[in-house]
Amino acid sequence: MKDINEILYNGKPDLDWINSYIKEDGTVVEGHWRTSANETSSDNLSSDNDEDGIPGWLDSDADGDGILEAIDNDGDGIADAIVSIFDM
Ligand SMILES: [Ca+2]
Ligand SMILES: [Ca+2]
Ligand SMILES: [Ca+2]
Repeated sequence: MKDINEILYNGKPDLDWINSYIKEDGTVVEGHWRTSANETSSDNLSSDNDEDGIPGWLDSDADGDGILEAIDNDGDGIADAIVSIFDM
């Protein structure tokens, strides 16, 4: 697990759309969203380091140390600012 330093944390990473592509071995990789690299892997879309069922990118406390690194005023465990993106 890579813990997040909540003091220095710059917020959830940007999402980049990766177009479908074919690997050298012929495997097709479907298009998908990928989180931009930052100082931690805990907040990736594919990460759930605290195993609460919420992907790290959505999780208000992605590393599960009890210290929120994103605003969660309604206390549902999901970062509020990010939820509003999906509501649009
Ligand atoms: Ca989680
Ligand atoms: Ca945390
Ligand atoms: Ca919330």
